Amino acid sequence: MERTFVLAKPDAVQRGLIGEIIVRLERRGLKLVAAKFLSVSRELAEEHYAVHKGKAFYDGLINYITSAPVVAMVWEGPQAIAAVRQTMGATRPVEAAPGSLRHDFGLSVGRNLTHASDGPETAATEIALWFTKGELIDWQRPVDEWIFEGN
Ligand code: IDP
Ligand code: MG
Repeated sequence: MERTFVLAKPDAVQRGLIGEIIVRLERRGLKLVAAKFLSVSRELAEEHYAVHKGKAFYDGLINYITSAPVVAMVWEGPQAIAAVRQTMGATRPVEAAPGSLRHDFGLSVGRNLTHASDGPETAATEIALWFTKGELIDWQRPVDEWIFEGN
């Protein structure tokens, strides 16, 4: 089973879209294994977005992500990384597929509501950066046999 890291970014929190993000992931069948509401320090933001350091949008991105609280989450399921990226939609909302969160609620790449890990290595790194091991909850959900084939 795969795990992926998700953020409801400051614009999603300000716009009252935390529930919308969670309900879409729950409805898809993914399982929540960790969540917290926090203000992001500059240090954490810079580490999380280290791969983008030096790009033209970097300073704006750090300001954006530290501008108001976020909800950090870990979601689990088969192919969770690809499934969550698909539910979020393409980085640029006007290129995101209809029905995706970024399409349905966004217009600007710099206010695109969510973050989701883009591969197994970044998922592992991001989960370890944002959560301690003790904050990741292993729990059983009987309905999983009706969602995850071969569970
Ligand atoms: P992703 O969030 O879909 O993985 P990345 O390319 O990893 O997209 O970029 C990280 C974040 O940086 C984006 O979600 C978006 O908030 C911001 N970003 C990316 N490109 C631009 C840009 O051209 N202008 C402003 N912000 C950008
Ligand atoms: Mg990315």
